[in-house]
Amino acid sequence: MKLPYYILGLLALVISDASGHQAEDGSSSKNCQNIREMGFAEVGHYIVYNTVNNTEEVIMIYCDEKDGMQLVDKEGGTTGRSVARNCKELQDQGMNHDGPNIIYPFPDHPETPVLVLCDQTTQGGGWTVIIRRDDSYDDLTDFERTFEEYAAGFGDVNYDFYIGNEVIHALTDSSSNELWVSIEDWHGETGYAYYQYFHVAAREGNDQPPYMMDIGFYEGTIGDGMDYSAGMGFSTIDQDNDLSAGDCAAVWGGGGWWYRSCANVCLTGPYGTEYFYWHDRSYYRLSKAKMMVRPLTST
Ligand SMILES: [Ca+2]
Repeated sequence: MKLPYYILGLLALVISDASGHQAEDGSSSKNCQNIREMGFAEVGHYIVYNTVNNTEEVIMIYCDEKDGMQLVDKEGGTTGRSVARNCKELQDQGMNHDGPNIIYPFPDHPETPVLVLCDQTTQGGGWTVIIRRDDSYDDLTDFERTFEEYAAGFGDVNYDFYIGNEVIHALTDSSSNELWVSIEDWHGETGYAYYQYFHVAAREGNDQPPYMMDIGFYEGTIGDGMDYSAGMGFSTIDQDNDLSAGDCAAVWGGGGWWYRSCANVCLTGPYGTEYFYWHDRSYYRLSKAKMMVRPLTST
C-alpha cells in the first residue's frame, strides 16, 4: 500500500514545504526517516498529512532518537517545548491555517499533546473546535458512547469527532472563553449561536455534578438553546446526571450531553434523527454542527 506523506509542521512551530519528499510506504518509521532527511533532527511530535487522493487526513506522530516512531495518543509523548495551549495561541504564533494542529491544553500535564482542529477563519479565527458533526463524511462516527469515552474524546479531527470533556474543561478553565456554534439542518437551513461565556467544570470537586456546564450572554440566529442546560452535569448512556426521572441519554438517542430534563438542543444525537437538533428555533435532524471555543480577549 502506497501512502505518500509530507510534513506540514514541526511541533506546530516550523512550517516546511515538503513537496517532493514522499515516503515509499506509509509506515511510521519511514515517515521519521523522511522527516530527518528533510533536516528535522529533533525528537518530538510531527504532524503528518496523507496526500493520497488529495485527502487531508492528518495524524500526529512521535519520532524518538532512533528510527523508532510511534503513533501518539492522548496519553503519550514528551517534549520540552513551550507550545500553544489552544488554537488562539497558535494563531498568535502565526499559524493561520484552518485544520488539525497540536496543542498542550492541560495545566497539570503541560507535556501532553492533543491533536485538535483549529478554525482560524470564522469571526477572526483562534477557535479550537470541540465537536464537529457532518453527515457527508464516509464512515460516520458513532456518538453513542460511555461516560469514559466522552471524557477522553473520540472520533477523528479530520472528520467528525468529540474532543473530550477533559480537554473542554482544560480549555475553558484556563481563562474565560467564548463559544461559537454553527449548525445546518437536513434541508440546508443554517445558523449560529454565540455565547460570550462558556465553561465546563472539572469531573470532580466542589460538590458539583461532573463536567458541569455554565454558559451565558447569547446572541445569534438560532435561539438560546443552551441556556436550559446551564448548570447541569454531563450525562451519558451509562451515567445519569440529569434531573429527569428517566435517563435522557439512553432515551434520547444515545448521545452524551448536559441534559436537564432533557434538553432544548443536542448536538450528539444520531445523524438523521430528531435527537440531533437545535429546537429553540426548530432546527432538527441536523446534518452538520460545530462547536468551538476561544479565550475571551477584552477589546
Ligand atoms: Ca435521570
